[in-house]
Amino acid sequence: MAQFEEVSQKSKLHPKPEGLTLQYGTAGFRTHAKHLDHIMFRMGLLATLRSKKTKSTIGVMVTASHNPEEDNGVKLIDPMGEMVTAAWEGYATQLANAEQDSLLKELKDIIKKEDIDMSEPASVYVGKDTRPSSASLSQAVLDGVSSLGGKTHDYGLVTTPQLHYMVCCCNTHGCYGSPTVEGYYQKLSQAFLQLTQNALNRTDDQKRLLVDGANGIGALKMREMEPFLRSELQVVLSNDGSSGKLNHMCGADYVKVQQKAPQGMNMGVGERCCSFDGDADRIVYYYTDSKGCFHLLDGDKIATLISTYLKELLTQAGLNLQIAVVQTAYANGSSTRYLEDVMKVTVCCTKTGVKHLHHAAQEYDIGVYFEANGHGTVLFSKAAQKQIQELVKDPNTNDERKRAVKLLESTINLINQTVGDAISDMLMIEAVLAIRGMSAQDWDAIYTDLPNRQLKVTVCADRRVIDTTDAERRAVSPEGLQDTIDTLVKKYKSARSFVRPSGTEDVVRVYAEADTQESADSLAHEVSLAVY
Ligand code: NG1
Ligand code: ZN
Repeated sequence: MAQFEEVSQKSKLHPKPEGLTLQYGTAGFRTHAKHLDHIMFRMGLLATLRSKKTKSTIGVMVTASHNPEEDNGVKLIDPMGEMVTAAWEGYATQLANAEQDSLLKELKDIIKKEDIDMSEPASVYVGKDTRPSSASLSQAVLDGVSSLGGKTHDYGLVTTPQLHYMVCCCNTHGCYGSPTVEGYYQKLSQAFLQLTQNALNRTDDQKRLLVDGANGIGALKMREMEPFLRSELQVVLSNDGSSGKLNHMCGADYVKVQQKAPQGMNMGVGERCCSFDGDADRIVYYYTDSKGCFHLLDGDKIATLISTYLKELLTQAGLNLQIAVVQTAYANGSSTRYLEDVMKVTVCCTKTGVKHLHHAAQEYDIGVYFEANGHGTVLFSKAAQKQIQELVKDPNTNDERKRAVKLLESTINLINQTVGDAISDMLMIEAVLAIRGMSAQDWDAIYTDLPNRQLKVTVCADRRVIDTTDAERRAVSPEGLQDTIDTLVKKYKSARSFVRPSGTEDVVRVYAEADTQESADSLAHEVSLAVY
């Protein structure tokens, strides 16, 4: 078939280094950029098959998120803007690791298994982050798609969540918004401006926000979006990519793990600050107090702020919708206790990785999900959205209820429901703080984090000898490890600790929390020794 002839020819321009094997992990393929050219070409092929199979547009994003600038990676986006399904992750690994001479065989195997009609048209949207390697790697994706006769739309430099948004807009025929970067800015800014109309007498200081762009795509896109916000948000951008290196001493991951401010940010006392990660799908907030102490407002604090706000609106609107917060084992124990005991919302815990949280959140009328590292969003079920829209239109709705349902309606428009989105989450948080007249300190005071420590341990053996259960909170192998952890935890007050193999790095992650920082540090250290 001519179709495969072109694949065969073009794949020679993107040869696989013999013996190299890579896995589609927690967040797609991710490694040093020099190993990825063949992977990109092949993901172009796979996205084309997925498009034919689903009769929809599929997305391919070239990025390695918070990894160092020298790395790169690729993630596939399914029709509704969600991460590609698990079965196709398996195909991705199969195709990626096929030696050069068996590529066509593996490709045909997938076509057969999935019963794909190759006469169907295919459409693939491609985006990339600002890494130096991204331009040629995204070209390899485009080559892969065109060699199978698929149509491409190259969005060029976009944030990961922007590409998710485009895919969703396209496949819902514009119902979610217009599939352009401008359409994205318009949708989000309109919703933000509607929400902030409900915040009275905001001073310029209250409108000011310091943003660390991680020297990445988020900084670029924030600059583009600023005029749409009509000074209702006054962004002071640092690490904007003009001089520094991507994710180096800056960005959401650095701030969360190091528990300190990024380099290059000039923070005044009490000023609200936030950091994006390298592809702008994560965000964390922070401020320093009058004593110079650094305070982190991470994904758990964000989930609490947003769910408190939504719960209040639901009560005011008289809507009986179930709201749940989805977390992972990394959620601070204080946040879980506050959500369950004080706010009385359902809390559920899933494995690490947003696809697990997203899936769990879909089970509720309103599912708020955030990883502690600041990756998350809010999902509204179709039924919940319908109830809210009907109430907005109902002439019998009284003024108080109408205000609440209109706020809910704008909130839905502001939130990127396809995936965690630093820009959308930032605007959401800014709107909630403005409407409730809260400062960063007020927000921080909702509950006090338990001191905690995260460590990485490089082990000699394969890190996957550690197997876990109960949403990764307990180790089932190697034998005896969990008993040792339990014994260590008992030595400390309000303590908890767990270990799990990372899905994105060749390390075992250790997490510990306890009543004091010294205890959390010491417990984490002791558990690391047990792992090593
Ligand atoms: P791993 O390496 O599996 O722990 C990390 C993050 C995840 C998720 C993925 C993808 C932590 C502890 N883990 O996964 O939450 O964001 O990267 O980027 O933050
Ligand atoms: Zn990211």
